[in-house]
Amino acid sequence: MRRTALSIGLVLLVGCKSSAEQAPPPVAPVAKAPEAKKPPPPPPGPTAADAKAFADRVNADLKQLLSDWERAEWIKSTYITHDTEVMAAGFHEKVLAYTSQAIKEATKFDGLALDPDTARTIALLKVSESMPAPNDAAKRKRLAEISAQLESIYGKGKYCDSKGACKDLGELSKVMAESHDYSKLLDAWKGWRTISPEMRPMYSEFVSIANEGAKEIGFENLGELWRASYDMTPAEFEAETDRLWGQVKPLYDQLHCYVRGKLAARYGKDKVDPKGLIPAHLLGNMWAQEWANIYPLVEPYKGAADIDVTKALNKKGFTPVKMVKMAEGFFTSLGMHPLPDTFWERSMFTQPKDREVVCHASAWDVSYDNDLRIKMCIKVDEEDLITIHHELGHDYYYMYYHTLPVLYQQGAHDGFHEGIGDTLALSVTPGYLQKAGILGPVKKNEKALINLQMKEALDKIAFLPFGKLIDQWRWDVFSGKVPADKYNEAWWALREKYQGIKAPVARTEADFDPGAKYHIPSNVPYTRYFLARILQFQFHKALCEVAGHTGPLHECSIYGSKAAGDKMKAMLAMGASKPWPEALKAVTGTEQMDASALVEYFQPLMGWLEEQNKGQQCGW
Ligand code: X8Z
Ligand code: ZN
Repeated sequence: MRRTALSIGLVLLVGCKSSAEQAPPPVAPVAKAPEAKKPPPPPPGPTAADAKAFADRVNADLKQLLSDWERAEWIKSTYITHDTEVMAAGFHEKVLAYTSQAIKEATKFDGLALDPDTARTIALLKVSESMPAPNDAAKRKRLAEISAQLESIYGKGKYCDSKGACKDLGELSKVMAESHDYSKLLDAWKGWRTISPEMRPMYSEFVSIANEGAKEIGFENLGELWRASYDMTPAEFEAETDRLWGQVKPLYDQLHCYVRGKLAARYGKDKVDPKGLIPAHLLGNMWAQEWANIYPLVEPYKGAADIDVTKALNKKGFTPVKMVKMAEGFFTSLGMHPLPDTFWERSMFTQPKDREVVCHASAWDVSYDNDLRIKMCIKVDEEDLITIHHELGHDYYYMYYHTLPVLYQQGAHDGFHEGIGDTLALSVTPGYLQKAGILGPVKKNEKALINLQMKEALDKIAFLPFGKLIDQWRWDVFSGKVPADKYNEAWWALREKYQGIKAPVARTEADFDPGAKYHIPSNVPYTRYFLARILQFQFHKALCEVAGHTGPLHECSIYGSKAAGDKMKAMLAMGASKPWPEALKAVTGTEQMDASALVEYFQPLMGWLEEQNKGQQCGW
């Protein structure tokens, strides 16, 4: 998702005192001699009606300011030049100035009994900025400048080898995905990380300015502001993420153990210690975040299932646009509207040859009024077919809440936004793909199931610790626990602790490996993806029930179910108008995030993995 300004979510509605506790009544004038003049009444304080008018005005102003900024961002991201970068930073500066001013102004309503919508709008406003600026024009300008530059450095990043041949991220990712040659992989891995050291001083400056901005609006630091966006206290939220991680960690440990054994067999025990950390460049992905590309190396039963979707898409002559049409077809099968014509006219589906763009996939509503788009450099493969569903999930959220006031035009929390398209993609099963004419006949036997689940687990389960640790690192950076001269050391300590992987070559503080992951330079909070991985299974299970599915969860596809679509639409249309537990309840009947649907889904594979890993020393 793109929306950096409004992407954080909500804060608990704390501090709304009852009217009896509010501003004490004016002190009665002391009775004096009869001839003494009555003092003039004190100027009337702000009222609840003023607060409502304020909230309405902020919503209207922000809609205009944010649309102007989004438009400039769209141009910059699809055509990176010095000028588009300066232009986008200029619009961002305006948003930053307005937001911090409005947040300060809102404090005058503190303690008033407000109607629920006004109270919620003001609470949302306070946490709406993922990088609040201090009240200092020079610092604000600098913050907007750094933020635009960091994203551009990432977008333009290329690694040029000793012979002068240059590769961008797409080309290097292809090496990571397809090669099984240890040194070629290492070269691509190290190569991409040459783009980020120059970000380091900018990033630490960014941290200090944004922290100052967060303090001015009442937060300890930027990390606390981010964690304040989930209808609970920051400390409760942190405990909540730990609780969820505890639910899924046993699955990750099993997968890690099995994959490590296979990699040790493939690359040799001198390269992969069968009891230790896995070198990060051997997992098929530039950041070792999702591992499906190494499926051929870990396939449980050779050839037991026909699940090579990439091969099938290419054989059938799929194009990027045809893939997007197919994903749209999933949404419309649930009774949702087709995407507007402007989506097809204004989106960027492929990487232009003649200019620099930010290829990282994103979804947009530029005008906050159903001006939907995606921006992707689509390759015809399975990974991008899933990512297209992911991005359309964002666009359909935008579509169904676009009539709400702009501060409600967000997910119930940001993990909901990230989880919608993924929920649908869980229904892109071999059975569905067969019906869509992409895959051949689907085998329904134990071996085929284990193969399929392995492939899914390499994405869904492998991702979980990565999804958690990115913000663990940022929270520590923002709080000062990790100083600038320990950025890389702290990063790898978390990668080792959570993922059980290690840098394949020695790293130093001359490197800035966090900067080689998009969401760090572009300042997109990341815990949302961890939450989404868990929520999507919760949604899937609930929607499967509504769709009348019986039988194991992993066999369900909600394709074509209008009843499931109605549930989903009702939640999308709520946007952020209610605390997220209400939105969750609307679909699942419960108010708690819970990973047990994910655990249930992968039960067949987990039993199998435990068998395979028997006698192994798992862990690291
Ligand atoms: O950034 C994304 C989406 C855009 S919101 C493509 N994702 C994360 C990533 O690529 O790191 C989706 C999965 C996790
Ligand atoms: Zn997303």
